[in-house]
Amino acid sequence: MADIRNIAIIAHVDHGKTTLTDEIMHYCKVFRDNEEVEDLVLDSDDLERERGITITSKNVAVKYKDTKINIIDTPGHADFGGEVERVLNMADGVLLLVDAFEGPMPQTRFVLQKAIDLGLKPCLVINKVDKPNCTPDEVLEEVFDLMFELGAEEWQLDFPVVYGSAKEGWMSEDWKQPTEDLEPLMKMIVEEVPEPKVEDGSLQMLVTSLDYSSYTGRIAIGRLQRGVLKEGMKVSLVKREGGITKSRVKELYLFEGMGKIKVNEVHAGDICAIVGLEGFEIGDTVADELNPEGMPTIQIDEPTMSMLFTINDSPFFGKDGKYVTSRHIKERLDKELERNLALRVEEADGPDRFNVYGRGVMHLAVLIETMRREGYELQIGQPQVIIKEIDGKPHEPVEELTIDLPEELSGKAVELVSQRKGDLLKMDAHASRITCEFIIPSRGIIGLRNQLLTATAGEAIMAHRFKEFQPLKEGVPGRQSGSMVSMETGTAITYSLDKLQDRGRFFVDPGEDIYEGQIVGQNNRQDDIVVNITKGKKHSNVRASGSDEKANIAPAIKFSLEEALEYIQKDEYVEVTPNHLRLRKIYLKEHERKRHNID
Ligand SMILES: Nc1nc2c(ncn2[C@@H]2O[C@H](COP(=O)(O)OP(=O)(O)OP(=O)(O)O)[C@@H](O)[C@H]2O)c(=O)[nH]1
Ligand SMILES: [Mg+2]
Repeated sequence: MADIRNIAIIAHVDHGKTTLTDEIMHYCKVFRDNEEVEDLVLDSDDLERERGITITSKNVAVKYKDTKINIIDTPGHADFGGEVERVLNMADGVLLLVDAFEGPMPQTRFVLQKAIDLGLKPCLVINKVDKPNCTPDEVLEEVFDLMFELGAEEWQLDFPVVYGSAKEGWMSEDWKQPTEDLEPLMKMIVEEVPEPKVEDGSLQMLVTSLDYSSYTGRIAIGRLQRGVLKEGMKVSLVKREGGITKSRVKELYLFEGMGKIKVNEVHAGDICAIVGLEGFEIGDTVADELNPEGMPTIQIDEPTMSMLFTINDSPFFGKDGKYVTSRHIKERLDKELERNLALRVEEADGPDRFNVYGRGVMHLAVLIETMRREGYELQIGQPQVIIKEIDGKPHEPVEELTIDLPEELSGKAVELVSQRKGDLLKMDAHASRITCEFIIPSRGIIGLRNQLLTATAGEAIMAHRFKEFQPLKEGVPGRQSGSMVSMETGTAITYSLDKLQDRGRFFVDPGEDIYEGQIVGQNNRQDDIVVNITKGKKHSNVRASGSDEKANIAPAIKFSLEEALEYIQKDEYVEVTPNHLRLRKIYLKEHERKRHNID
């Protein structure tokens, strides 16, 4: 059998996983010498590149000396934690990356816990030692303490470590002595990560991940645990929900570099992709045709949040989207269900309305943003957390929240979080910054990032992840300021924006088209006000040149999609079209709003 290592790279968001994976591919000459490659080739889809984050995990493989190394680059954002947990099933060891400045963060803890529980060998990479004022030695100690606390066994606590800078392309056993390349890291992988253990017995592969191609449909990815897979062979599928179906392996692939190569057979211990397997789900076992034995299956994340997706019925609908009908939206959501595992879709209380359930605002925002780029128009309602009945009592999701900020600002963070029913668990000082840990209902987190960044002049770094369902808490406050709602359909005029500047902040610039019922700004006070910003100066039949330009208008606040979703209230929608994001009242006319008072 070929010499193989299977590793997953895990870390908190932004600690450098994808950068390191890219560098490993360079070092192992996956790219030809004269080939020009962009940075972060692995974050391959548009949204990943733009946001600079990994959304789905990726398999790559490199050859180092005589060893084939399968590497799984995983996402660090907490909404995608379930994905990491799943793909760890394909690995025998993990490279745990920790930022030499930030140290272990909430997602470090989560992914490390999963790796330890699965009995994987951890190898520590203390990354970003090029950062000024970083403290690699302290970070090593913190990681050790963390592993101990998470119940690592003796052999796991005896983990190897390398230090370095993924960005600069070097790793070293001593961070004060930079090297030229990744040799120490590669050596650590080959020497410390165990070879795949191959047991005797009939064919077994747990479907752990999936890929999608518009030509061949869904592709099953997993690690072959036992036996030999052959192209064209008949197999049984032991279903995760029980029962067995028959199927056939049409084509087989192994990972090579960033792509896949077609092969005739795959041997136990390797990670492969199967094309043409009918009716499979994640968590099914591909097993012997006549003598099928299922493997322990994997947990798939339950959703914690939902949003209403509905057709765009604003006065501006259909102006720039290609797909606008409810049938379009339904078909697109059905397609998404094929590959987006943590997603659920339900028809809501009307034909044009769907409740879409996911793992968090980011998870659903990525879907909405993708649809928007494909030419869809739709409207989204306020994110709702899922309330679950447990022992006859309502329970809501609560999360672990960490905020890292300069010491003198910590009071503000604690105050904001307490207002939203968060409890402070502990505070840790390091250098001139402080890390505060809280437990807080998910409801309290919606919109918190915005407020926190404002209150700390952008200094706070916040991370959170779902912990569990707990009994519902009363009185988690919503937004503290009301909306400025347009009274008219027309064009926003400098003169009237200027007149209303002391009432709040605007979301629209002069010259923008707006409609009646659109939310054009944030009121300084708690209630909504209806404003007319389409009206020019009275008694002036001279075209207002000069006078208008003198007005000094604060630039409009332009929300990102996630900010907009976190901002809106129950009686408001975000209108999403390929070129515009608008906030609006569900009821556009003031008298309708009074009649339908949504609360
Ligand atoms: N200074 C410094 N920056 C680094 C280093 N490695 C990565 N970065 C930067 O850190 C940022 C995040 O890097 P990524 O590789 O995308 O991080 P990631 O862990 O894959 O992030 P997610 O996939 O979103 O969890 C990028 O701006 C990198 O350029 C390093 O060694 N030193
Ligand atoms: Mg990444």
